[in-house]
Amino acid sequence: MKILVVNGPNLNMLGKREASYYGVKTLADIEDLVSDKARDLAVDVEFFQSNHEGAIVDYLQEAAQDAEGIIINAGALTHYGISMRDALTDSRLPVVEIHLSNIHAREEFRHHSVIADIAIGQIAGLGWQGYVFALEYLASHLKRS
Ligand code: CA2
Repeated sequence: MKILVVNGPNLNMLGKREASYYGVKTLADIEDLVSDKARDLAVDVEFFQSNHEGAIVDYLQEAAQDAEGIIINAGALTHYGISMRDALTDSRLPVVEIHLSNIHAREEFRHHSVIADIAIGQIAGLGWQGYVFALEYLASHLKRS
């Protein structure tokens, strides 16, 4: 069982600035922690990060053919990335949306997510642990179905 873990714009900068919102771990640290959990759960994970919406669309079109679920922190594309949303929908895979910060407790423009209604669910505000919780949930969801 392969699960894609996709990160959008600026998440390659984690751990370098904005620690009060996003914590001190780098994206590589988070990917290592997710990989550890994946090993425990006996699932495969594949990581992808891009600052470009089109690159995320290209990746989803290709990688989703060979995967069973998607965990995505779309960064700011969360709030306006319609072509990314369309690619997620077209994948027909279960999606879990995650955010490090609580987008609902921040600026108004962050409250709306263009993917929330096509996701199984959303985790926001739990920091890097949100990625691990999303993986645990999605693995159990896929094993059930
Ligand atoms: O809380 C989240 O995970 C977000 O998806 C992060 C996005 C933000 O646009 C969303 O509204 C919520 C931004 C990620 C930017 O990450 C940085 C990390 C370090 C330095 C600069 C940006």
